[in-house]
Parts: sequence; structure tokens; C-alpha cells
Amino acid sequence: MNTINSGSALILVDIQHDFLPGGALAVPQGDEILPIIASLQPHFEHIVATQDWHPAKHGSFAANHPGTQPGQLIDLDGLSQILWPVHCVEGTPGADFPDTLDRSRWKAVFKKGQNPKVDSYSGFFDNARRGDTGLRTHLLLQGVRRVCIVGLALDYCVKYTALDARSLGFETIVFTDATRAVNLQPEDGQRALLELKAAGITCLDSKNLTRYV
Ligand code: VGL
Ligand code: ZN
Repeated sequence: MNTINSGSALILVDIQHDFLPGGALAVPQGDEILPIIASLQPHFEHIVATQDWHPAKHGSFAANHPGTQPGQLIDLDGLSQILWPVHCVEGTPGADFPDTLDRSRWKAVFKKGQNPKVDSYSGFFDNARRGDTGLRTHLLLQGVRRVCIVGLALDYCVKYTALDARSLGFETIVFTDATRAVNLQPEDGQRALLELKAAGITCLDSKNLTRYV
């Protein structure tokens, strides 16, 4: 395969210890994407990553709402919020990238989820679409027109990053073999793919990368 054209960027979403097997919010089979991502990275000139990065007092943690359990829905500052186990707390090992993930060619890392009052699934904006991570500006300054999105988890951060990318006008591809779903409900991953396709996002196996671009 050849290096993908320079107008394309690879976005690695939240590939962090806490979302991998053994982590606080482990995505089933999340580790299976690591070798696929290793083989994808050499094909891209522009690679960026997002990093879930919460203060310990974050409002998405069930532990910060006495009497609640992970998986429960609450109102958080006016938005419906699923409560999660404590995960990706800033500066902790769970928030780190695994050593097996090659970071040597990444152009930038965009942290998200720092505002305790609102969760942030997308790598572009928080869930209230107020805070901006700077990812959009970064991509535009690099001349990126197409984004290829991989990482964890398909039904949350990958989905919302892809939907925002599309709504911002980027041609958007999700490599489905390089993502895995949390599946709080067993069909959540499949439903996410339908939503992505309905929004005009291309969902394909990364084996088809060169055939497509
Ligand atoms: C994520 C739930 C909470 C994700 C992050 O990366 O998909 N999911 N925080
Ligand atoms: Zn989070």
C-alpha cells in the first residue's frame, strides 16, 4: 500500500489503558485493534490522537453522585448523562496510552473531558458543543479534508467524533475493524454503525484502504 494522500488524517480516539482489557472502563476486545492501528499508521502523514482526561471530581463518574451506579442516567447541568465508573483521571496510569502504541509520528494529542460539568465524547467539542479542543483548527491548518477515524469506543467517542467531523464538512471514514464497542446494550455497536452511515460517513474495513483512497 502507498502512503495516503496528504489531505487525509488518521484520528486515533481514546486508545488508553482504562478502555483496554483490565482497565476501569474496558471495551471488550479493545486490544484487538492495536495491531491493526500499528499497520495503519505508516500509511498516514497526518496522525492525531484524542485522550480522555478527567478531573477526579468529574460529573460523569457514578462515584461522584452518592446512591447511583454506573450505567444509570442522570441530568448533568441540563444534559442527559450516562454515569461511568471512574476512568481516565488526569495524570493516572489509566489515562496513559499503552506502550505498544507508536506515538513517534503523531502531530498532536487533543485532551477532552476536563470540564467536570459536561462530558466530552467527541474529539472536537464537548457534549454541549461549547468547549472546542482545537482539533478542527489543527486539521484545517494542515490542509486536511478527509479524516479516517479509529479507536475506542465505537458507540461513544468514535461515533461522536465521526458525527462532528462530518458535520464540520470533513469527508469521514470509520475503519470498523479498528474500533470496538462498549455495548452497554448488546446492539449499541451495530446501531452506531447505522447512525454513522445515515449521516454520510463511510464505514469500511481497513483492508480496503487503498482500494478506496
Ligand atoms: C468514552 C465513555 C466515557 C469513550 C469516554 O472513549 O468512548 N466512553 N468516556
Ligand atoms: Zn470519559
